[in-house]
Amino acid sequence: MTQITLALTKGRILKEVLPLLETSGIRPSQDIAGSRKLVFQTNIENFRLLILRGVDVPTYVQFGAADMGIAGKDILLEDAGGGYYESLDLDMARCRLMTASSKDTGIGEGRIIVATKYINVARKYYAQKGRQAEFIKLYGAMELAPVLGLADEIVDIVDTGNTLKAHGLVTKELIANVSARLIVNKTAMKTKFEVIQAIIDRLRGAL
Ligand code: PRT
Ligand code: MG
Repeated sequence: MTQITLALTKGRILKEVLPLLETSGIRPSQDIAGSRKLVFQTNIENFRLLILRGVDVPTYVQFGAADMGIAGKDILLEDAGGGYYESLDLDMARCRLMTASSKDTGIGEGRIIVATKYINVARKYYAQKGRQAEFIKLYGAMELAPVLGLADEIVDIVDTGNTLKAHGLVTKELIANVSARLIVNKTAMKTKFEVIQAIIDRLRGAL
């Protein structure tokens, strides 16, 4: 039998994806939320789930260690790897990738400093806009950077906007709308087509 592995993003995406799996008739052998395990068999024979950091999902799928994965579009835009198809928009964990800055910052002339976790996305966006910028990589708490004078602008995820507001920041430009996506390794899509298609159909049917 063909073994299929689906890599899930832990955290807020997992929270929304678990009910989708349930509706799709995919039941983990143990309660995922209440366990520290990272690999779960399911009620479907030879179909298992992995629980990963979002940034690692495209890597596992690119190299075929997982056949399929679910990750935020923000992670996919930032990922330079490729080697997978984006097969389904799950329309979950919706948010926006935006630029933001302090309220009192004027229209920046000349070179600005941009702090972000999304370095590749930011580079591409500012280049596209023809704006001179330098980039500082951060791993979290982007909203602190303009407050402490580390950067003029940030590129970050915005949902309600409360996080920015709490730090006296305002959103400026929309870079991309974000939601959770299903990705599939390109080789697996060919060699395991029927089994993978059956799982995509299950998920699509449950949306
Ligand atoms: O744990 P890890 O370091 O891997 O990442 P993480 O802690 O950011 O993961 P998690 O569980 O937050 O999930 C991240 C994924 O969820 C992202 O890749 C997005 O695709 C999606 N998502 C949806 C969000 C949000 N909404 C969101 N609001 N990811 C992060 N946020 C954060 C944002 O970074 C900011 O700090 O929430 C804050 C903004 O929210 P508002 O409502 O205050 O605007
Ligand atoms: Mg987290």
